[in-house]
Amino acid sequence: MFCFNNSQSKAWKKLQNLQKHFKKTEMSELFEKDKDRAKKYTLELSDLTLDYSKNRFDDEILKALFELARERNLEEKRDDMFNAKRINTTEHRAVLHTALRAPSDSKIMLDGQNVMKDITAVLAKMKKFSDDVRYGNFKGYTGKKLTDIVNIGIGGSDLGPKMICEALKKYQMKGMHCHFISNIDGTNAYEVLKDLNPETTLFIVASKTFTTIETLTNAKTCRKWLIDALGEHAVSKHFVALSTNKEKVSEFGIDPENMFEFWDFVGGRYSVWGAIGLIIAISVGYENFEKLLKGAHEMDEHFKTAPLEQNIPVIMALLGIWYNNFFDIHRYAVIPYDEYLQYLPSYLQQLDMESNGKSVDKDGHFVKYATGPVLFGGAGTNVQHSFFQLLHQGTEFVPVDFIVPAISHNEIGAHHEILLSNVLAQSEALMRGKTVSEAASELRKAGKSEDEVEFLKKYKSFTGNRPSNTLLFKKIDAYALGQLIALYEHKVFVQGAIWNINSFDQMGVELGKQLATNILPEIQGKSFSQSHDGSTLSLIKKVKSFRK
Ligand code: G6Q
Repeated sequence: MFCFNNSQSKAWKKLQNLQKHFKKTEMSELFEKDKDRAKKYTLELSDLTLDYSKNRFDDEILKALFELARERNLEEKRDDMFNAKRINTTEHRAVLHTALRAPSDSKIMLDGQNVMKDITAVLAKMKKFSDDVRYGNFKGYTGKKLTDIVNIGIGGSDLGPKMICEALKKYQMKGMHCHFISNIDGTNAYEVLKDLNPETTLFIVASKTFTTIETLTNAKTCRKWLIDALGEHAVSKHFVALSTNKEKVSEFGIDPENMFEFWDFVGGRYSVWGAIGLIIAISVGYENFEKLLKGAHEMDEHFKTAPLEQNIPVIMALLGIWYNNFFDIHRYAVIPYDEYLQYLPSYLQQLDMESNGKSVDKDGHFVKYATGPVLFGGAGTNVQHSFFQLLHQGTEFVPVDFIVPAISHNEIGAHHEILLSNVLAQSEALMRGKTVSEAASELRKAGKSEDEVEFLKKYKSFTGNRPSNTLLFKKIDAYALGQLIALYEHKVFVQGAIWNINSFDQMGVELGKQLATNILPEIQGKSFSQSHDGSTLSLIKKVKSFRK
């Protein structure tokens, strides 16, 4: 029987006590004491290296964290996911995004059926279609090659394809361009469509449910744009759909033949590995898409089989829990030092915050401990010139994940060496800091007067002892990217399992949608309701007065 009441959890109590004794321990002292610390706390998987040694823990803490994981039956829960148990309990669904990247001869049974049969068929259809578009066998209505692919989708049907198309831009086919329309703000559609030629544009309507107002509104706008230029008959040559909902797709006017299917056992934010990845396959070729799947599968196997003590996602998750639940630090930053990964933080933001931003546990109780942290980030070195100030000198520490490839796709001059020196310097600086007396002696050396030294020394000091992980890749190609994304998926899974929450629903996004449907007719002047709070009422009034 699990023990979800932390006051009754042995490991939880142990960790609370350890934190009390450990909170003042300096990481640099730990490195002094143990010359092998870096080696001891580094893990490798193919060309991926995780150095987690610059974190505030020792062996005893790590041991207690593994105890916590075992107390929460992490291994059984992990196996339940891979074995198609309905672990998404509020929606009674299995969680099988890992099947999308499993080898085609795997046997993954759900309700008496091997899901691999359908998955393999859709992947084959994607391969054929992406090849046909890339090599001009599937042409536009007027016989021209399709060169601009527009993905219309939002949330899980947008962030993954957008992030990966950007991340793999170097592999993009020459003359093939990807565009993304997600926002209901007409500016998004306007800005994308204004430069496109209907004859050479392919629209991919990506929506698991095919009921999402943003996506359907954008899709209708694009459909009209196309029909105005080429007529109704052109639709079948310029529109395809990615969905679980055949009926709605054909209701919308897209031939189900032009639909790429996925299933309710694939959550939106976990869906990039199947049909939702179609734009990626068109952009970088199916071979690269397959490499992405293979990289992710390697991480799945590692997560499934490596002992907890050597398990990369497990260790990253446990360190996150250590800070979140025992240091009360409810945020972390992900900083890729790779311009191509600029959208990774927003992708991970959805993955982590939509999965674990929950307050009710799987047994229906409001939780009495912190769950998912706030995740933010941006590409290094740009962010060093913005929010890194707070990371170095803010009043509370923010754990950081640095992600960096040793080799750039674009080795120009000394750029990449400067970038590499920066990422390594940042994690060193966060840990090492600079004492007030070190700052004073530097100021003296720089020839400052004693008055200035006295005045400036505290401003110039850094507390240090701020933790970070470094994920070093050889190069970030499709395979490495697959490993990286799957790593974070499993990290989020582990944390959700330990917090005993359902990481696979997202009921928190519903209320706002519901209220928007009430407000819409009011803004349109079709109805008027007094059932709002005073602020909302007066804002509606003000909006209407501006739009008169
Ligand atoms: C992700 C969420 C959410 C979803 C979008 C789009 O896990 O469920 O971000 O992906 O709301 O939904 P549709 O794909 O159904 O349009």
